[in-house]
Amino acid sequence: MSMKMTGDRRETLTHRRFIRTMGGGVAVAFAVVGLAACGDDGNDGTSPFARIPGGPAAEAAPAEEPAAVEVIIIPEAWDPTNADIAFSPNVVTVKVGDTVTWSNTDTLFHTVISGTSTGEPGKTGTPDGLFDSGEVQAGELFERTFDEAGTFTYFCTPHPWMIGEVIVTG
Ligand SMILES: [Cu+2]
Repeated sequence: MSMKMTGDRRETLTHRRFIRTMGGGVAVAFAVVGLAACGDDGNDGTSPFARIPGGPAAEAAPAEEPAAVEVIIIPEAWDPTNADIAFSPNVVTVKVGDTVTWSNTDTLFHTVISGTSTGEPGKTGTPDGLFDSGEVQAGELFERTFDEAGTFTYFCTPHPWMIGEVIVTG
């Protein structure tokens, strides 16, 4: 696959530390919903998801906020026997304008580099130059905003069996 995306200058390549409170925001959102449902607010028993902006029932909303999608680099992602789950999930589907964040929860550094890899140990992948996280150290994250539709495959340079895919829909 050769996908030239030279116009993609608005991408954001960011390295920063992350705090492991993943899901904390969601838990708070649900707690608020739970409280609201206890009040006399005319709750007709519809799904609480309808009350959360950006939730599954918000598809009809006129203006959609860009979403942030997280991929976890799992502990022991370096182990070839974990290849299928090293990037979890290894395929994500997002919309144009969404940001994908890779969080390294392993104890080693990994990379998120666009291109193709056969996934076979001992064979190196082939970068396509679209994005390259560099070394994402343990406890760090890498994020990229996808401003163009397409299918973007990526892999980890030192562990080319770690492969993943971002599908960006228009
Ligand atoms: Cu790796």
